[in-house]
Amino acid sequence: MFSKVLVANRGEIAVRVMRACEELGVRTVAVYSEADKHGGHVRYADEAYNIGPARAADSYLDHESVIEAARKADADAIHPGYGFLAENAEFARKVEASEFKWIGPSADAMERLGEKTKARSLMQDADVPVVPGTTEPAESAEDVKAVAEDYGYPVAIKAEGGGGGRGLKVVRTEEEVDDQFETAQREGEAYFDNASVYVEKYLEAPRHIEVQILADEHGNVRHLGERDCSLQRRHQKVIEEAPSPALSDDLRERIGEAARRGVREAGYTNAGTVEFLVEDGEFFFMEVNTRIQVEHTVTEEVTGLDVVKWQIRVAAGEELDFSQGDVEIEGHSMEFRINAEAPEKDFAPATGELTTYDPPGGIGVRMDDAVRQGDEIGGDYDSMIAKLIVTASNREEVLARAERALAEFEIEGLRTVIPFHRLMLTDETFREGRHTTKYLDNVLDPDRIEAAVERWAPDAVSNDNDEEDVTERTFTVEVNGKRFEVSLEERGAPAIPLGDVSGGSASQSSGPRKRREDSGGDQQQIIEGDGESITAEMQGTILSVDVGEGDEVEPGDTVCVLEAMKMENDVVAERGGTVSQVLVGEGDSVDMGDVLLVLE
Ligand code: MV4
Repeated sequence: MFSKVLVANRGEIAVRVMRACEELGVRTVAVYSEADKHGGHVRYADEAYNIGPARAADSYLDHESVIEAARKADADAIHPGYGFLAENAEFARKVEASEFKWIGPSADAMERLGEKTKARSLMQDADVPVVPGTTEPAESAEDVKAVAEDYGYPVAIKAEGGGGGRGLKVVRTEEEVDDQFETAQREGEAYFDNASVYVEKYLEAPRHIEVQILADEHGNVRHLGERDCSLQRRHQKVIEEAPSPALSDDLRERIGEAARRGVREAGYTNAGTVEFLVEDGEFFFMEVNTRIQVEHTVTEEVTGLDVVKWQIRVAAGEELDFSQGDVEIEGHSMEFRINAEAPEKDFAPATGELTTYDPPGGIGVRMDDAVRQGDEIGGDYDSMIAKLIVTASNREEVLARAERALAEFEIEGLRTVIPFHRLMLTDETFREGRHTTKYLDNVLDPDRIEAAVERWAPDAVSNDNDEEDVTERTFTVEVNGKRFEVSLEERGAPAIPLGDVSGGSASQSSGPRKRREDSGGDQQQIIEGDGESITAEMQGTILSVDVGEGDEVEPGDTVCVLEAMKMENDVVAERGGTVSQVLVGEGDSVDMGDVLLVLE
């Protein structure tokens, strides 16, 4: 085994790799950029080296700086994590030529699988189904038309060097072929320095299924089952899970064995992932990722195997000590990427200080992260700040446990995608596991994303705190021995006299007030007439409205239910009357003092 490993990465994956090293009794070396001087991976490592400016090209991507740090540290091996240099065959080759071991597949195997037509014909040789199409680069638009004649439109023109959604053109009619062929070539040249393209039949709504592979240097190849990564937004994975809710046991077995045959054919070693598209009970090879992936965690959770530890062991020459038959999938696991992004603003990256960071815990909850409260999240690298991995004995239990864990997760100072995840956990298509790769981009109604943010991150989107100097103070009060937390907003004078605070039933104030403008409400509602208003006792969410306009209510009737502090509170009319206005609906967030309805 190695004595010391340099991790050429940052953030949660660098810490993940170092944790594996720690368990193997291996010392750890971090490298960091100017932006990461106090990064979590630097804090974790036994020693750390500055390798340059914040810009990744000048630090984490700089071959010589990384190798130089390994020399200074006298490391034995380099682990690249994911992203950055992980799939750079040229860098892998440099490391192979150095005194350090490369913890990953050989540079040769990376090259064999990096070019898509090479990988396609290699897979065909191993009897792995590929999407019908060409295994040679397409020379002209005529080659594209020939594929369409055999299999029909639509067809996909893909860049030889592509991957992850870039360099993919969908052609639906013969008229579009000439233009799209040229565009694909031009983009391939621009993005990947490779104008070569090839053609496949285009599948309209496939699922993305990928198989985790481990292979040692003694000829053993194992698969660790599949992950379902169909829930993607613009080619970015959002939630991943294992096993897939969409595969039969028979299909699962056939895909796993196909992946094994494919990587064996490629002479592949270390960890890798074989990606497939699955549609109508058929599966097709798409590409091989020659690195540890973000979502390897869910495979670890359902197999009990430590994939990263095995990467290190295999690179040190050790043999896999389990047979394919030993690999058992038990239970179900989901990973939620906690990205610093504002979901309602087209997932725009967010930056700022993590003024509160209080992650969930308890049974079945794993947090892979490298941040702590007080850290500054800058915009230099990707927006993923943590991964929440939830595991239980079956998918239904995972869904409930994940709802619980995401509700526990408290992050302040920074927008995150947590409200989006909470929306997905209430979404019927996702809950039933019927989503395809098209679901988020083409089917989900964007209004539901905005509503989710208003419901689960109301403070983040309310615009009444802008400009004005508002201090929020939280008080704990007991009413009849029951504890309430009340937050008050202070603007010069206290917004609501403390005397108004009473628990249990609704307070009524004579002389209706207008509802304060809040969460997304850009038109203000004005109450007319001189009825009596029923106001919210505390900030919360309306679970139900039990009366309608024109209804007669008696004193003591429940008019709506307000969820606050994780409790359901009946809002009760103190006096009787006719409901003249209902100002809230189910799912609305309300602040203390907001008018809910008016009685005449
Ligand atoms: C496809 C496809 C349908 N048919 N190829 C997108 C990423 C790139 N690496 C391959 N991609 C696709 N290739 C054929 N022949 C659909 C996609 C695709 C997709 C694949 C996986 C996950 C999400 C996706 C979203 C849109 C399109």
